[in-house]
Amino acid sequence: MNNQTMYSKSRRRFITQAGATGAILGLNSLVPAFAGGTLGLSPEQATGPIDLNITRQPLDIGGRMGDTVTISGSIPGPLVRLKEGQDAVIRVTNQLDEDTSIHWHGLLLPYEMDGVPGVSYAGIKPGETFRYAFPVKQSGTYWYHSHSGLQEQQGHYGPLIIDPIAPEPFAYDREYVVMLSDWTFENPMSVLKKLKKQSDYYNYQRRTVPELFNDAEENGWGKTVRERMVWARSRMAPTDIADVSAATYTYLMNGMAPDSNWTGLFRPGERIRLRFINGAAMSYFDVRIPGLKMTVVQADGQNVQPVAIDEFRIGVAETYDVIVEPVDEAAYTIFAASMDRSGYARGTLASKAGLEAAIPPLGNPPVRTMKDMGMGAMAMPGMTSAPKDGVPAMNMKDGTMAMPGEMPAKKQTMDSMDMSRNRGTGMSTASSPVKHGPDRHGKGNTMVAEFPSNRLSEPGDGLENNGRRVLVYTDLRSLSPYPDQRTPEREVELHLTGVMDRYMWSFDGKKFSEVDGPVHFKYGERLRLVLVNDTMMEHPIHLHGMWMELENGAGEYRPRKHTLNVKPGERLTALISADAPGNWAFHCHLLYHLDMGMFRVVSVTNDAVSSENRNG
Ligand SMILES: [Cu+2]
Repeated sequence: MNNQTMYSKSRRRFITQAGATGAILGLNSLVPAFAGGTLGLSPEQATGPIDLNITRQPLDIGGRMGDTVTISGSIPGPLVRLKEGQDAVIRVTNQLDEDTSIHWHGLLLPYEMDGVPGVSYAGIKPGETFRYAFPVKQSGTYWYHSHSGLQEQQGHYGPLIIDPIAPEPFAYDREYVVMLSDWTFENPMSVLKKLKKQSDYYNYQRRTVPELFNDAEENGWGKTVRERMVWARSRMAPTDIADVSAATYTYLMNGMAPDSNWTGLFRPGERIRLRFINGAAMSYFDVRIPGLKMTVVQADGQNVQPVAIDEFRIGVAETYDVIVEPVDEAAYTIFAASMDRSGYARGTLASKAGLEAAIPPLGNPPVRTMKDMGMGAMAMPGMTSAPKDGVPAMNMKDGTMAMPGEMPAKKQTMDSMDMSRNRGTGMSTASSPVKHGPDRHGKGNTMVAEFPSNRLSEPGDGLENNGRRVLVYTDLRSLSPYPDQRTPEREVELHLTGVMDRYMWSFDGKKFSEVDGPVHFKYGERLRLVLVNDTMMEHPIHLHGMWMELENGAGEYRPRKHTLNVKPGERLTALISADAPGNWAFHCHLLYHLDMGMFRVVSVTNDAVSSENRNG
């Protein structure tokens, strides 16, 4: 990377606010160089050391000042482009009055270079420069961000590309980074404070009384009232999809608000590679380009067998590389709707500067279902004796929904569920039923998924039957098998838990400050990670330093991921080769969940580990 691409074009534009709605017309005074080049990225990599400076940069939008933490003065930070096989040297200087850090998301490197304060190193003090030096052992699309406090929400993130030594297994003529994120003028601490006070503070989409009557007409009163009771118990509304919404967020594409319309140019007939990165703090996006098929060629930086789709959901911290082939002189909207449909990020692919295409309607917010409450397997075939209407087995924490005869019914269902799980997927042969423990994860948890289901072939809430071909996790098949195909020696099971109305998030009911020690992996071992989502939200679970091979039915073509989206009420498994000694962060990548303690340290050592590794 030369200095030209490193420095942001600090373009100040006269930006106004839109009339009565106060909608933001632009957020582009701090746009990085990579986003300004409408002719595609330049393929040069850095040769010498790369310097990044963490600074506060006032962001002026129509006279409204934003409080930022930027990397080298832009949001996102500059594109860092490396080459597989090189020794990277990146010097990060902290010009803030508080500690900072950079974590290289998805990179395999010595743990001291991983950039997590308190886990890999002490962080970077004000005025200090930390020298990251590591061999680059992989290729693909990644990103980097602060692992200190809530700085990421204020703009401390950027894209990272590693070019492979061998030629890419797919061809393209032009490439762009498409980095999605969420911006708020509020101080992130005050966002968190509001969420702690009222978890649905930003959720303006609660169902109304007329809707209740509609439900009642369709379902009959009995079912509707019963479902209402269930929702009341879980202290969620069926439309609680995201904690933080467009009520405070502006969704950005390459640092630009929707009206600023980030644009990439193409010549008709070219193959364009789009490197999608979800660098948001809290927002999932549903991405499509009306009029263009997208062929997914990489997921989380790893080659996958190409799959042609119309739309994909990208969890926080995931990346997808797609190829599109626009043939006409035209414009196409890159539309990234926030999962809760409260807003969108938007940009354009155009054959000429200034061309625009229509912006599709957002559509309705998804509605949570019983499956999201961990009742998914209730509906599976082969079930002999379902509890009546599915209600007795809900097992809300205080037991009020439990009814006499619950246990026998549950036992039977559990057995048949396990069978259907194995039969249906032919992958995880783990026979152990869901282990919630006698205390059901204690007071740090409200609800348990009694019948979590395999949801890998589902597109996700709100994307079912929308007439488009939506990417699902079972579509992801590695281009070639990874070298370690050992069967796992043991399982580590972790539950994703929380108390929604108190905004408590944890693993196994314990936040990070409450656990005794790390989760142990034995160096060199092969293990199966079992994740059970007891909550009614998606959580993007990220393991540092090692790949997770998703057991999605692809056999030896299991895809490798650094971040796994776990759907509400879902149980999924991944194989891990514990090949990276040291201490590694493992956490939910929703920034406020991570901050609240949905975080663990994984310690990879030569010490023997007990077969039960439940960490409390
Ligand atoms: Cu989470």
